[in-house]
Amino acid sequence: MALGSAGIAYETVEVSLRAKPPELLAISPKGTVPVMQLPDGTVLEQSLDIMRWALAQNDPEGSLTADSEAAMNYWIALCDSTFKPLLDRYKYANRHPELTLEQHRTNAMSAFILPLENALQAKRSMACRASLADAAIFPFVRQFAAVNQAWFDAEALPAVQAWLAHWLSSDLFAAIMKK
Ligand SMILES: N[C@@H](CCC(=O)N[C@@H](CS)C(=O)NCC(=O)O)C(=O)O
Repeated sequence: MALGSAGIAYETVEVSLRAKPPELLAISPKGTVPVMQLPDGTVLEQSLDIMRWALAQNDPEGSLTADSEAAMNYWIALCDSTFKPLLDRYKYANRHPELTLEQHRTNAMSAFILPLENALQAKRSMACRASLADAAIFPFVRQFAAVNQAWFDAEALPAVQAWLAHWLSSDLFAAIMKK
């Protein structure tokens, strides 16, 4: 979405993560995706680095300056380091039988979704306009909702629900999610 927002042309190469192609491992031995290679050979190995690089080229929505660096980094770090592991336990609860699915979900709610609800109350995005943090975080909240969409839709999370619906119905999301 950052590449799309910046209007940067790129080629996507689908890879099988069960049989990682040598071309991928040659430029990025860590073997996770996404990885982006620039025409000059530079390799960006983290999705956040790709987002920051793209928006540094062109940022028509002002996503990099929509909020303070500190505020955006706070939410992105909380999402990456705290929410993502809890989300994975909820998504794959059968692999984490030390707690029930509902307990994993409650942990993710308390650590991230409810703080996000409070932060989003009375605004449509995390800052005055859509920021890097919104774009970096909403795909994971989308995954959280999708584990049990009926449950998520019935929860009292008006701000998070409206924020997620806004991103999912955006032209930018539709443009980059073409199968
Ligand atoms: N912090 C990395 C995470 C990358 C990552 O874990 N990607 C997953 C797919 S979403 C992957 O490539 N997994 C394959 C593997 O670990 O073998 C980023 O944001 O780029």
